[in-house]
Amino acid sequence: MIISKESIENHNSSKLVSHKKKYELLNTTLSESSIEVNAIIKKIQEFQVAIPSWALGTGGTRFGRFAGGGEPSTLEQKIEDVGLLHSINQSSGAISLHIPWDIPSDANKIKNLAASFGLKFDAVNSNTFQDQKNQKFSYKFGSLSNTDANARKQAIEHNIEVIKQGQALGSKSLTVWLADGSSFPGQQHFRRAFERTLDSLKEIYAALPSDWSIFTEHKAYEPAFYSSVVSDWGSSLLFAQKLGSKASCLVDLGHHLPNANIEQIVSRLMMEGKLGGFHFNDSKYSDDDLTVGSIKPYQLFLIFNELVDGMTSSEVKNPELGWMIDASHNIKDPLEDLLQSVEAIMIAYAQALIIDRKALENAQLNNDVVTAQEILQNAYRTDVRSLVAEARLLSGAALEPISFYRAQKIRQMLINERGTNSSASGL
Ligand code: PSV
Ligand code: MN
Repeated sequence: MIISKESIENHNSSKLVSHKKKYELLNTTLSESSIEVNAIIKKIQEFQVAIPSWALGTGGTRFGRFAGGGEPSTLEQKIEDVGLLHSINQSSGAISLHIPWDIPSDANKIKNLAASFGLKFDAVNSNTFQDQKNQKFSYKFGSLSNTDANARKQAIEHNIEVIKQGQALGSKSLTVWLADGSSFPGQQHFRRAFERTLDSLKEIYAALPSDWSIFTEHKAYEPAFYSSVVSDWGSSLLFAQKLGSKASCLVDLGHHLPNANIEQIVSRLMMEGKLGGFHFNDSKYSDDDLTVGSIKPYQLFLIFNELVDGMTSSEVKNPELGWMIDASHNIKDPLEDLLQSVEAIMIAYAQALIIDRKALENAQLNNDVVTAQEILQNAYRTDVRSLVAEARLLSGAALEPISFYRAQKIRQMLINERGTNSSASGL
């Protein structure tokens, strides 16, 4: 399904007057505070968030799954769906593949299809947390950390294969998330499990092309319920430091113990030049994979505050980051959910960009706690939605993505095209 430029333009002209009214007001307020609005708009336009190939269908929980209809069942259809999102918001210009959930049969064809929608391939993700059909050695007791050298070798070879698949598509990074760990005390020797994992990662690292990076993604628990091998940012950083300059850490917002100060983790990793990637989602209890910004928008803003600080400070030498949504859509239309997530990311980013950093630094130096809080909350309480909408307008995207999506009856058209029973591979 292709979204015509004309339909976006028609939508935008019907919303233009009310948008401009809000935007002009905000522009005046921000300009009065010496904020360079045009420079911020440019940054928002440039910010692209990758969509994972496994997030285009309904996820479900271990208690069931309620398919919504019109789901993409092939990689080609998944790419079309990301293309659709990108033409609506012009901020979803990349797709991240999970292999073997999505193996391109003809890499060139897939690459060209993605390019026709203006999409690039972001990080490729390996999967050694599930046994595949006809797989020789089981990952029941781990993959890269398994006590059985055969299982480790198989997992290493899988990761190297994923790199090759990614290379053919133009990806530049591999994300490794491991389910490895233990569910009972005594089950696993912590140090030896770490060392076996490190040795395995070293072999994968050696197979990385010169312009590639590898990200280790930590997670406190699940599916291992007593210990995970890459349990926290400290362990992730240890792996990244021991591996070398092409290795860095990936922070998934849902992978921390309750009340963890994720913004401080972001700051520490950037300080060490070791924050490589980001998985956005939101959660109330654990790795809930909910829509970004739906539960803790202030935390998201505080995280962006640190990200912007790290990305703009000359003192910080962190590589460019890979941004991706990693959420699961159980009761919403996945495409609407993704539009909401991208919007929440852009709002938090825009709010972080309008923070008066000089004034904040002064307040911090003078231990003026009240002023420091006021500065942050002034930015957070500024309604920047029209700023984000203006960036979309200038990029040729829809002023109001969800209302455009609904008015165009896109889900119904996808159902007509693909049927009600089509099912996406993945979670
Ligand atoms: C694991 O919970 C995770 O966050 C990893 O990024 C996986 O690749 C993804 O979710 C999908 O299971
Ligand atoms: Mn993740």
